[in-house]
Order: sequence, then C-alpha cells, then structure tokens
Amino acid sequence: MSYDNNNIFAKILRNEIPCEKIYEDEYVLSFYDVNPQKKIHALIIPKGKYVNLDDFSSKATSDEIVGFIKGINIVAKKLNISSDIGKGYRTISNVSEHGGQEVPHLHFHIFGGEKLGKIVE
Ligand code: DGP
Repeated sequence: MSYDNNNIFAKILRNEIPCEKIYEDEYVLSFYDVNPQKKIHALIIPKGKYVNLDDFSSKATSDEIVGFIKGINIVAKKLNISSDIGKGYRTISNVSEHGGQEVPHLHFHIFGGEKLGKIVE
C-alpha cells in the first residue's frame, strides 16, 4: 500500500491548498468537507502518511492512534455535537474501492447537527 504524496489531503497538510480548519494538534488536522452531505460535515485526518484505516491500524504508533481517536472527541466537542454537550454524531471512514474511498489519505467523516438517516444505502 503506497502513499501518494500528491493526494489532496497531503497538499492541505503542507498548506499548499487552503482548508476551513476546525482543529489541529501534533497528531491530527480537522477541517470542513468541501462538499457537505449533512448540516455539519467535518473531516479529521492524521498528520502521518497513511492511506486508509488498515494502513493506519497496522503501521501507526500507539501515540498516533490514541492521538487520532482523542482528536475525534476534541473536534466533536468543538462542534458542540459530542454526546456530553450536544446530541451526537456519526463518524465513518471509507476504505479502498468497495468502501468508496476517493482521497487516499486516511480520513474520518464526522456528520452531525441534525438527525441522521440510514447508515448505508
Ligand atoms: P471519501 O469518499 O471518503 O474519500 O471522501 C473524501 C471527501 O473529501 C469528500 O467528502 C470530499 C472531500 N474533499 C475532497 N477534496 C477536498 C478539498 O480539497 N477540500 C476539502 N475540504 N474537502 C475535500
């Protein structure tokens, strides 16, 4: 599984392409999806070069994995949709061809701000 340094999220991480940033720390960057599918549609990506969830799970350090999972909660809190201060959300990650992944840098979608429908069609 080779990483394409020219994928769009790699360019966003290098500040070559702008994004509407929500949160950033040493492990993650979160920004709004350019093509929102729900009232709130955020993305969160690891800073490291991982193609998808399988690549990340098998190669990332424990610190990177913890930092990424904690990042989801931090972003949800910032968006006021976490289960403690808001009404919840859905996070999904599309993996490879059958998952419908378009951008080959691991990302989780974070949907919220409204009642969500079926998980899959
Ligand atoms: P996926 O199908 O899971 O790979 O979703 C990729 C998402 O990335 C899709 O919802 C649209 C979003 N996206 C693609 N290009 C850009 C971009 O340049 N900026 C932002 N903010 N989002 C993008």
